[in-house]
Amino acid sequence: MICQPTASHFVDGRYLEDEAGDEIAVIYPATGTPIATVHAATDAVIDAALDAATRAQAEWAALSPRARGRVLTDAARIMRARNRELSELETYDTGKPLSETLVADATSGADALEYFGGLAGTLTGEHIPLGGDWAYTIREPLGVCAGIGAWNYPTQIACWKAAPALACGNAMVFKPSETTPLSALKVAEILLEAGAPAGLFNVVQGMGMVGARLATDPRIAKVSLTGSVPTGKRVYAAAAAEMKHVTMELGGKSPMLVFDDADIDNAVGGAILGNFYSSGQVCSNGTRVFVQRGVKERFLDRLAERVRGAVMGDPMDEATTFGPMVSATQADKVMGYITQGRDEGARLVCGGTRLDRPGYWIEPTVFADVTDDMTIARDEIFGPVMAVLDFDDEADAIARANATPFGLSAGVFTRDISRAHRVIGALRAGSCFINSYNDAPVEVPFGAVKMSGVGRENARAAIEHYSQLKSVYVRMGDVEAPF
Ligand code: TXE
Repeated sequence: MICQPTASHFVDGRYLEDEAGDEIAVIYPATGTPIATVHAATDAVIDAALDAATRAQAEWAALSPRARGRVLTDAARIMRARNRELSELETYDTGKPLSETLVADATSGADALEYFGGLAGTLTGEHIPLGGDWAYTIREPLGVCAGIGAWNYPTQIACWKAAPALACGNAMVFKPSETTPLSALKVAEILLEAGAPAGLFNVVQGMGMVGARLATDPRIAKVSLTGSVPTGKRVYAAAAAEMKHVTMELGGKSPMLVFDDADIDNAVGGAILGNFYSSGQVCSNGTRVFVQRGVKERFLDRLAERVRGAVMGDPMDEATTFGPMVSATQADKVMGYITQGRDEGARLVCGGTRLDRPGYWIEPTVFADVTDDMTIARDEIFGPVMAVLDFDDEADAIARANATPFGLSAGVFTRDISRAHRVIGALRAGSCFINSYNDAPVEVPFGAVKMSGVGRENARAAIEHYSQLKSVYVRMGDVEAPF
């Protein structure tokens, strides 16, 4: 296989192996074939990574912010130049079709490196006049940050965490998901090549236990996790014990509201993007599609017609538009939900079948006549299963859309401009869309409310989560003490 990393971990500027760690098989999801083996990080590897990061952070923070930024923008350039090979690796790691990885993974990672590289030189404190006296603030890095990734966007997640962290003068120890361990190693290689000091961005492999070790280590100042809500609760609690900073990008069950005045083809396109891109394995997906009753059948007909056009071929063939689930576990879980959808009385419009071929292939699946109490309308499935629910009244749809513990995303399709803003204003979610779905440019804050997470990634907002302010009061006259 092309450009495979040469060892499990990347620590202190080089590949590092320790075969004493548990073996983790890397499986190509399209065929179920093992393509690599990595070892979970032992305590020795974790210690080496944390020590290297601590050393590198001091060196890095002493550079001028613009010099730091230049390393990130150079890394972005290298990443773009190597996009094809990185995309092929990402496809092997995740099973996502090359038609997606070529445009959404290393490229969005490069966007983050470029954006935060440019921002680095602009990060400042402020001057606060107080009459004669004055104060100023210094924006300081947090220290060594831990990044813990999910398996759906391995390169993007590594970069979304590393870019703002490094721009602010922090170092990072990153643990990829055990399901997709390969791509983050390439991010580490590229940052080093771009001039980052050895040890600034380290990658250690492992299951949740390795993540838990990082979240509790006193050398870590901040933990940024992308993962499920149950894991988020555990990591947040572990970090709280040491008063560490956190960013939590967790799960969702986001609503998309389609009003009867919407452009139906655009609404169908939004529902496809918000349910079937990356085979539905996207945290912000709009998996509860509320469709106003007047356009329901037209929406479903057009949706079924377009979904049948999904091409489930070899992911390395750029004509393929729909890939497999990331793992056997995920495929079993999704099939369980499809069975439950049928059993609880939802109407299967299309899909619903696991393909009889090697790998973890499940057809894009649409259920109609879904009601709010059904399991498929409540749980995050994280697979290609769309639930279409009916509604008549705007206020009722908003109330039902908000009746979930999650709060990551929300979308509305309507031609009525007032309604669009009114509805989005009422929906409780962090990342929202009007007549679109799932756009996540780096310039825009990305994050959640309620159980879907805390903090924001991307945009200037991320800077607040990777830096802290030191306030300095400056007295210009004498000190008047009471005695
Ligand atoms: O996620 P986990 P998994 C959802 C999705 C999926 C389910 C399980 O529904 O089916 O979660 O996927 C690390 N301390 N999402 O098991 O367990 C773990 O090793 C520290 C939605 O992959 O949340 C991995 O690196 N770290 C989500 C990362 O946390 C721990 C994306 C995420 O693992 C840990 C992924 C611990 N105690 C899954 N336990 C989204 N919404 O984007 C695990 N980890």
